[in-house]
Amino acid sequence: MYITGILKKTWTLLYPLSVISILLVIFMSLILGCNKNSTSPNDTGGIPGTNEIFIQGMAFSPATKTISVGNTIKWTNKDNTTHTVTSGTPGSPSGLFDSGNLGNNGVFSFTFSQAGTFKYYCKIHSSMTGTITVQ
Ligand SMILES: [Cu+2]
Repeated sequence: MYITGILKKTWTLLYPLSVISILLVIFMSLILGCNKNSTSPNDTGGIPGTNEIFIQGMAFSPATKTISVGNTIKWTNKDNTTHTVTSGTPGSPSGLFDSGNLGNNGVFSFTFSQAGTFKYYCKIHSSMTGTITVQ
């Protein structure tokens, strides 16, 4: 009788605590879930690194970049829209490089082994253009 009395007392103390912690876990997962959803459709997280270009918000970012001979540029598609990284100007590809279709988080790299000015564009969206100056 004495022990069950103690157990009952402990339970009445612990019960509200356990309810609160369960509610807290549910609440936190809801908040985290909402934050995850709010970053789509276009993930704007992070900034491009030194030799990195983001394809973001239907544009190459940064659109112009100056690098040294031998440097490799890495493009990452941050949009949910499919894009390409194609050398040349809209309608007339130069044939130097072409990523093909890049989906969300798709990555393309190209090493520039010659000095010069290299224009590129997206084959799907002709408004998307960029320039790499290699010196
Ligand atoms: Cu595009």
